[in-house]
Amino acid sequence: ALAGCGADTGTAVDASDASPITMGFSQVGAESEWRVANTRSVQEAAAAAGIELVFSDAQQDQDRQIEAIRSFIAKGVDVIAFSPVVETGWDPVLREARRAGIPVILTDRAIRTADPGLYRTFLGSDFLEEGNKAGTWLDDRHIRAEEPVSIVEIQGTVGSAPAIERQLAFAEAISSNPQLKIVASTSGDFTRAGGRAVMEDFLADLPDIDVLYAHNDDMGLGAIEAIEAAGKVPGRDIEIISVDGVREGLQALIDGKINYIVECNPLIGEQLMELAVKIVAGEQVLSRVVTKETVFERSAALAALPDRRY
Ligand code: GYE
Repeated sequence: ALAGCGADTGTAVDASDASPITMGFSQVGAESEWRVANTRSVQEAAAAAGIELVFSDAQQDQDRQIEAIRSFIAKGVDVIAFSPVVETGWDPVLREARRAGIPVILTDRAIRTADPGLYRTFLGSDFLEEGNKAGTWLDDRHIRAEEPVSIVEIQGTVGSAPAIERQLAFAEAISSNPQLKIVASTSGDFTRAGGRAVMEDFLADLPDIDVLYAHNDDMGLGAIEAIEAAGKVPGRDIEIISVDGVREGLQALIDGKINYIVECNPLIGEQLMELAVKIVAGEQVLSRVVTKETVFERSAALAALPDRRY
């Protein structure tokens, strides 16, 4: 229910009146297949729950997100949800939301703040767990390596929670194996074009790359184009690990071009709407809700692909 659209003063308004909840949702952008699936999930779940969604796309720009949140506050939405493009810099606008009495839900990505009272809950994946799964798999695979294994990393958006945590936990997981060495690490901004461009540079600069760790499938798929253009065989000459598990990623795994994918689930719309309904009703919710996820090797990808919705 938007403020100002209600009844005239003097008209009795039933407090239990079923006017729909309005949610302002600020999305990061449309940088990856994961994101596109996430947007669809949020839009479909809102419609199914009878929640009015005011949707805004920030095109990977923090200032645009801040502007969107301000516009939601000005409209007087019932609840604000957003997926913060980067971790820091949100306190002032979230204080404005709090002053206006509008609850905030973080979805997909977390923020860094000294004031946890600026949002009600954070619904999303555990990116440290994802980085750890990627690194542990690689460590196991090269547990008896007698020669150095050169790893290149293509990071997600600089300053974003998934890029920071996927990098950190991966590095930690491989740190006990002295043969595993990250020789280069650059951001490809979570896009396919970014992944391709970064990989082209790596291939031009570094003669012997053994492993690529890409922070999402799109960048891994872009890198595969660069590897093939350089006359190398992805998945064989260069082992590839990525994160997400979108259809094209799983297909590349089935085709042997990617070796391992750590799943990150974008279909969190329904859980988001459930949380929003509870919060608007004044109920308590958990301050952290973690998404359930798995990992894929080839056989698991073959089994999962037919039913994959994104
Ligand atoms: O892995 C990537 C997307 O924040 C978990 O953002 C999300 C990440 C996802 O662009 O593909």
